[in-house]
Amino acid sequence: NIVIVATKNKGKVKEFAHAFAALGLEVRSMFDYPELPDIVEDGTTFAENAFKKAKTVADALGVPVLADDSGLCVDRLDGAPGVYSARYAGEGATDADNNAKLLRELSELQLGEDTEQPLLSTARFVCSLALYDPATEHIWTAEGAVEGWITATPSGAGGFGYDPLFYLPNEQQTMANLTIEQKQAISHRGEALRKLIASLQAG
Ligand code: ITT
Ligand code: NA
Repeated sequence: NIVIVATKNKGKVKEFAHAFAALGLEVRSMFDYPELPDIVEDGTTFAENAFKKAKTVADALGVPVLADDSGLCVDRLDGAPGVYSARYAGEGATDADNNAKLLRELSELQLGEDTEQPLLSTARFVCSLALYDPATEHIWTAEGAVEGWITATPSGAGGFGYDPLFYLPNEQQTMANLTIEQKQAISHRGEALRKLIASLQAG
């Protein structure tokens, strides 16, 4: 059995493939359907964008499709980059470009005295999931979030996106230092996915 996820983000594909493998499900992504049109993500909320991605691809393929819209909300930047997380440093920006831009925006600030782990702001990752069934027009949604800090010293090679800058006080590590299992257990995406699966099982 397969699950189609309307994403072109390789980091998301890896995490969904890992999570769904545990349920005996195989993941297909937009990379497997190159003929699909590009989706314009012009929503003002994660939920709006997730719905738009799921519905666009589900209507095109005629089967249920899952979509993930997510991002980083930094308190000392009034919630930025938020829904603009993927293109914070501009259209076509890489993760490295976005991380550099985030540190640039926060560079004048530093909280506390710790010079080894200079924490720049509280922040949260948010993930909005939408599963849309074009046959019934039914939509299932779920959201997850994880609180942390932005650190001025990037660390770790795991995960993707802003993970090397996202410091978890309980773990005393950045998200990029966690294994995929550890990340799934605490992440915004892991939480949203557990909620979505629970609501599907409830009917
Ligand atoms: P799709 O729309 O094709 O799924 P995208 O990367 O454009 O891919 P989003 O619009 O949802 O997806 O933007 C999400 C961005 O937020 C992503 O590119 C990262 O910069 C950041 N992000 C989301 N989840 C993250 C995570 O688990 N770890 C680190 N950064 C994350
Ligand atoms: Na988006």
